[in-house]
Amino acid sequence: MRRVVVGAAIVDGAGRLLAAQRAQPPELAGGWEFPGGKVDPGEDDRTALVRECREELGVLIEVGEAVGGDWPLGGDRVLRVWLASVVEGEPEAKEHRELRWLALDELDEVAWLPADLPIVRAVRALLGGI
Ligand code: 9L3
Ligand code: MG
Repeated sequence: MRRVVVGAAIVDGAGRLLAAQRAQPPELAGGWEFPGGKVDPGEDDRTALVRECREELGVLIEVGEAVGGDWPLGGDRVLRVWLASVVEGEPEAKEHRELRWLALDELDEVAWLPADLPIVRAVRALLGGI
């Protein structure tokens, strides 16, 4: 069975994207990603995304448009990403090493996880960047 991981491309009012630096596991630590995580059995994808953002960032998000479809994560896992905005709270790195709000022309300043990098390009295109 295909296992689904969900991620949030959280954009603020200034058009900046929230990037989150993983703290673990060791092989991924230091890499930057869209916050998110595994969908629980029987859980709706978007519900999982809201839950993960509450757990990892301490915020309530509103989920918007999907960014593409299923992005490969290796093995039997796929990553699904949605644009999102914060409707309550201020993001805090509860499980990540660090958070950064990146303007569209700053997206290359962090070392994105290889799986997330093509999705970053898709987000930039969606938001009207190059
Ligand atoms: N993953 C990759 N990019 C992402 C996310 C949220 C997750 N944007 C990968 C890293 C882990 C797996 O998916 O191998 C599960 O993620 P998590 O539950 O450890 O966050
Ligand atoms: Mg996670």
